[in-house]
Amino acid sequence: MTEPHQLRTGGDRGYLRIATEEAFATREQVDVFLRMIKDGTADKGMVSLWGFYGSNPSERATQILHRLLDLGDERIADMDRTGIDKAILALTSPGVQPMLDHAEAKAIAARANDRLAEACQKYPARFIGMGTLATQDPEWSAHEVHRCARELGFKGVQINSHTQGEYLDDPKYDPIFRALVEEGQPLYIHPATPPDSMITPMLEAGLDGAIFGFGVETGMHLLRLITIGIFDKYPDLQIMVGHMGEALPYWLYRLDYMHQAGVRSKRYARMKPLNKTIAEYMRSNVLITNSGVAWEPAIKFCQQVVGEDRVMYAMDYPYEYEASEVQALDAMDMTPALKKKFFQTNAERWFKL
Ligand code: 1DF
Ligand code: MN
Repeated sequence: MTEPHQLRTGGDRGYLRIATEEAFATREQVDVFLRMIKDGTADKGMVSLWGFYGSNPSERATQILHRLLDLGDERIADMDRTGIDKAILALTSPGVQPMLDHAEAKAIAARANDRLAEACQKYPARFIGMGTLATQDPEWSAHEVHRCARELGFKGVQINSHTQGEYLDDPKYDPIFRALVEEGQPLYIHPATPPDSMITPMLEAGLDGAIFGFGVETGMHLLRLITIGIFDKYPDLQIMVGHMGEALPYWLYRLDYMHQAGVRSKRYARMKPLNKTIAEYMRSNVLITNSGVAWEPAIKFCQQVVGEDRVMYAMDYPYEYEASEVQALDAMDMTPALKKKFFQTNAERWFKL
């Protein structure tokens, strides 16, 4: 065994490390989650996820909440310790999307975006912002996409999967996609806990969160968008997903085979012929990060399936904060040129840094 190497920022290994799925929270966001849990308006997923991170006394919950709320020197020190040069930050899941009072949701989203913009101005070499949206109001959200891009200097938008059980393939969300395409910015679809219509058998087994439910729900969300023809309507749109593509690359052969069988037999009215195969959309419009999956075989598989230019590094701080994972990824058996794409230049290209 070789000694694990020191982690430093600054490119001593031939690349900068840009972490692309990094989370923060605001106190007022978490307080609304806790209020909703208390007054019975939270869905089962919020009770499970934010009942834990918002009030559980375990070391994991208290430390993660503390780290989420900091956008200052402590976060920078944590990045320094793990050799992370730049963090692409977004308001943590589920953002404000479950909030029933839409005026409150919009106010909290706008203040979170302002707060993130301030932090990015304070640490311009270290922090990059993605905007958060109150998707309950698609027209407002489209405006916020423009404000984030033009006034706040953000480089993309993160939506935390479903909004109160509704998915982005509903035509009412079209203004959000139009705004993203006008700005030339990517959409990051980040997981959320599954809606009540889907969560029950996962919850009873403790599988509703990041262990499994997140990936199932988010992978399905991206599939809904692909199969409704979002990339035929918006050929320049780029959608990012974390967690090694939420398992879709591994399913890809079967997805395409069964999708084509479904289209040919006209079994579902919604399932229309598309311009390309699902695999082709994955190689032209989908970007993948390895958040939560510091695993060389999965990274190489995704590079092979979607292309070497489409797989990017993410840590998922503070939910995942492991120096050993960075060391393992540095040590991957991969050409220096490809490692630089993975850690640095693919993010620079797709976020237009
Ligand atoms: C968890 C994981 C929570 C991820 C997250 O946001 C999150 C977790 C609330 O471990 O509970 O973003 N993640 O992306 O893997
Ligand atoms: Mn995450």
